[in-house]
Amino acid sequence: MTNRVELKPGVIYFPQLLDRAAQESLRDEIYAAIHSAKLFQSTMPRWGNPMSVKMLNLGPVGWVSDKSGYRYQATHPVTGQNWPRIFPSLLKIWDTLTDNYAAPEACLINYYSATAKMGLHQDRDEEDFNAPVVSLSLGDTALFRIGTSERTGPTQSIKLQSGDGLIFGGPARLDFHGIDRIYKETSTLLNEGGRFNLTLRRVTKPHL
Ligand code: MD3
Ligand code: FE
Repeated sequence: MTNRVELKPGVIYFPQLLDRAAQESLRDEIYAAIHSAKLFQSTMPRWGNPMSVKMLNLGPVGWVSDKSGYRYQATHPVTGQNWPRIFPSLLKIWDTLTDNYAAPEACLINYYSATAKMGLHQDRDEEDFNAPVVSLSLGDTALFRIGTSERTGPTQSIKLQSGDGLIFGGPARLDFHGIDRIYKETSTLLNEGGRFNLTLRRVTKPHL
């Protein structure tokens, strides 16, 4: 397999997990999904301010946010349609990186324009915190920051490039994290520029 770097317990970084050809085919699958289902603009709970990141989900459930809160739901908030299926190529990556953990139920596709960012937050809308989260980056380089399970804990930053993979599990699963900035025009993968991040997640507890 590719290079594997443990950034801290529970966080494993796979620089250039996807080669250029794999990035291009994943990009084209994302374009096809967006063409059929459309990115949507999430808003922050309570105040309803729009998030700068645009989103789409794949899978039986997807993460959405609006004035009433954050949740997983089976349908697109704008069209009411079910989300597209998670691509087989992504299921294969999940199986490899998680050693065949129960299949992911949600793949959140985040699209960052050159000015978009995501503030420090925890991912805690899933029932199963034992399951790892797998993240894949495509397009422009991003400055990613990860801290501890306390908001004010020390943080470390790494640049995520197109093709990089990350897996978060165990002691890092509830760590605060965010995207501080996108480095404009650092990749030629996306004609329109910007960055896609895909996160694969188990939402419910595996049965059996
Ligand atoms: C650390 N996305 O969608 S992926 C998110 O690049 C999110 O779009 C960022 O944070 C992005 O919630 C970062 C890396 C990531 C994903 C899940 C995590 C880091 C994580 C869960 C726990 C700890
Ligand atoms: Fe997150």
